[in-house]
Amino acid sequence: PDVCIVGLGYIGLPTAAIVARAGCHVHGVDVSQHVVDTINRGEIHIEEVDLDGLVQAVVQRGLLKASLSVAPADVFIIAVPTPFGPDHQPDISYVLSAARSVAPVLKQGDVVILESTSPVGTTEEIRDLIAHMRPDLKVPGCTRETPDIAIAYCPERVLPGRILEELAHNDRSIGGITPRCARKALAFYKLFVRGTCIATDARSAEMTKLVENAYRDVNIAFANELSIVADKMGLDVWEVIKLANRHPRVNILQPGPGVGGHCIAVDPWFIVASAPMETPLIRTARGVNDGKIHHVIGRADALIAQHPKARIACLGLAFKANIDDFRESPARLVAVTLARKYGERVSIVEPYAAQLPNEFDGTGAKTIDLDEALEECDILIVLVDHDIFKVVPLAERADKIVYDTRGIWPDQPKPAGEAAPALRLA
Ligand code: SAJ
Repeated sequence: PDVCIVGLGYIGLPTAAIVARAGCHVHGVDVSQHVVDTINRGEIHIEEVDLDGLVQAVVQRGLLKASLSVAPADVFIIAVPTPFGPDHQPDISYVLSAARSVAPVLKQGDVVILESTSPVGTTEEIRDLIAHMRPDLKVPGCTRETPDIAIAYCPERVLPGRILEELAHNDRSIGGITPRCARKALAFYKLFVRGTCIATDARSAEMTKLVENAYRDVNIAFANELSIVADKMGLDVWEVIKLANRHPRVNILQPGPGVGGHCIAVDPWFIVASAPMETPLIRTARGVNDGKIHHVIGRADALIAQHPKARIACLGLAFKANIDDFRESPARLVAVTLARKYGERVSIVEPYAAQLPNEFDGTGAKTIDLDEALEECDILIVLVDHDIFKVVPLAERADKIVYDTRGIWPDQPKPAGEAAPALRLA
């Protein structure tokens, strides 16, 4: 089939590339002229492992082309952002405007698939919008006759940094407005997905996507709460989690400076917005994870206050290990807060950043490399568990004052008085 993909971001572009690699002609659509031009040159505007080579190859073979407007196709995929407002209400306006741009070119037999993370009911809204704009087409779920088009919700569940691999290998939920819609969408995904594709209804698939990320958020919140409790008790939370996880039915996640990225800290709010009275746990987990950032800043402040002349290195800005994505990053928020407070005393080490983000301008903080930090700085604050930080041997950091929010250096000697058992029996 010919495929039109609306939205060429972190999901749309890798999907476009993989579908093109499977042999389909793909027409990519984006609102940004810069994005369109970059892709048509065979280049990419986002960072993702191996994506550059694949996009270059499919553009050169004439299988992927980008433009500003939607063109007729057999399958349409909508992969645009669904942000939320300051009141944590999901904003599906980009999804609806993508559907509005697709509706005029639809013909009998076409399949419309929404991939954007969306509140439950959004796929039905798309169906209603298409029905309204195209009274000449029989839409699914509204007629007893065979519908002219199929509409489905098929969320991605890929991990940034492993997108190409996970797009091909992860299982997928394929939620049709009707079972027939699900079967038509499933036949399309079978062209490039090697994981199992499971047909369901659109609302269940919408909720499944939200539930997956809320599940992870709640579980990370448990680890983060434990880390704050352990701090208070003078315990090493990493040791406790490691031991607890020896239990065959316990698998506690890792504490950190908070939860970043564009999904896990956002998607739980979509569930809360749909059922505010029924979601105290999900809402509290969000509060715990956001609160962890402030706990880390408070702990860093206390440490810095004890060492008024010390030079401070913040290790890492990315929202998680081994990627160059700094958006919605708790590490970045901690680092910039410390930079604003302590100015020139603060240095930032981020091997994945070419330069410091703008908000560091005027703070006096500078960027240095890891070797310089190990030579020049007295306090090391580990904010990201990049592999390159993990392998620093103890000999190079034994004399440092370390605040390790990710638990990457279990062998680091504890300063006297810290992590001594606070609760004694005698
Ligand atoms: N984090 C912890 N402790 C942990 C695990 C993660 O603090 O034990 C933090 C990370 O440091 C990071 C944040 O959570 O700041 C999120 O990182 P992540 O690697 O867990 O997830 P994302 O945001 O990169 O991708 C998630 C994935 N969802 C799940 O694992 C349930 C991915 O599969 C989804 O496709 C993606 O969200 C998405 O697009 O929704």
